[in-house]
Amino acid sequence: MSRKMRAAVAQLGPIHRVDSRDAVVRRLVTLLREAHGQGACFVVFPELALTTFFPRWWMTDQAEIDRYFEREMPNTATRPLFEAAKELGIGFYLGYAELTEERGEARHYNTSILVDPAGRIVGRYRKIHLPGHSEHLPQAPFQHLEKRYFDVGNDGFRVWRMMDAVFGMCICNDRRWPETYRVMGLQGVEIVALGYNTPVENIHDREPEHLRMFHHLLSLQAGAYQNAAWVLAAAKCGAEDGFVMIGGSAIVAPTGEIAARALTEGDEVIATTLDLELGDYLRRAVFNFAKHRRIEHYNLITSRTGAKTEV
Ligand code: CDV
Repeated sequence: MSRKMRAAVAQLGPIHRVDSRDAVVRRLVTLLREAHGQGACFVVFPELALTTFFPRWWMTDQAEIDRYFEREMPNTATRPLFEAAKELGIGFYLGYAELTEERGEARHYNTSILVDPAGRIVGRYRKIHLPGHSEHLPQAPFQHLEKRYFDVGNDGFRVWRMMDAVFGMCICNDRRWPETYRVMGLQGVEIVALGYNTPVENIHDREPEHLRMFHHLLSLQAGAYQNAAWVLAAAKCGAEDGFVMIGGSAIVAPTGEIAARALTEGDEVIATTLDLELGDYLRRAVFNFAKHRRIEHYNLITSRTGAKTEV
């Protein structure tokens, strides 16, 4: 008997600095209902889905920064989303900024959660590959201050069994790193959920704008194929206070093919039926890890961080 699951990606258009959490959660609930209307039992929302992409703004007042963070989840603003999920029996992935305390110290994470169809949080991931910079770049058209506002995630790349499938999570820049998918692949991941905020413009090095979409899809497709997993990627996109981010939310099959792709740069739901056995033939042969991997030759992957030429 084949295992099938209908799943959706809910892309979000811009969230501006003045937009309230309540207004954003109303949009999320509308998208959740639409995903359910399309038959989905799981839906992926973007990275930092409750606020504007605030790392583009230079801020020095910690109280101002902390206004973008959630101290508990669910909370008053997000509870309607959890209640709607429970009412409809649909699970979800949600990205948000998490403020917590560890050993008496404040910690800030770029976090995602996995919520089951009963509205319970079953998994948490904290972003590991934080891009950008921590210093002010006054000459840049905007900032990318994830290295300033967030701590590096401390939960690793884990997987969770939910609805008879193995789920993994990552966030935005993580999708560009093969290690992200492989660590989950080695735990038998079947569905990788991820959200992203990707500016159209590369502030560090000028590059043609079309490459942003190309590299985004290339990363999803390679990660899916090389680990025989479905990849569900949700963008927050369009112009937030004038700063444009790419759309291109997509559902990628274990074959590396794009099964569904968003057409707009606004709120949009795409859905498809995931055949969870589609990747089995890859796992049996070309990507049979147990048979073909040669870990005795992979030592540098975990012992060296930066590239070093020694010849
Ligand atoms: N939010 C992100 O992680 N954005 C990065 C940008 C900086 C390139 C991304 O990988 O899309």
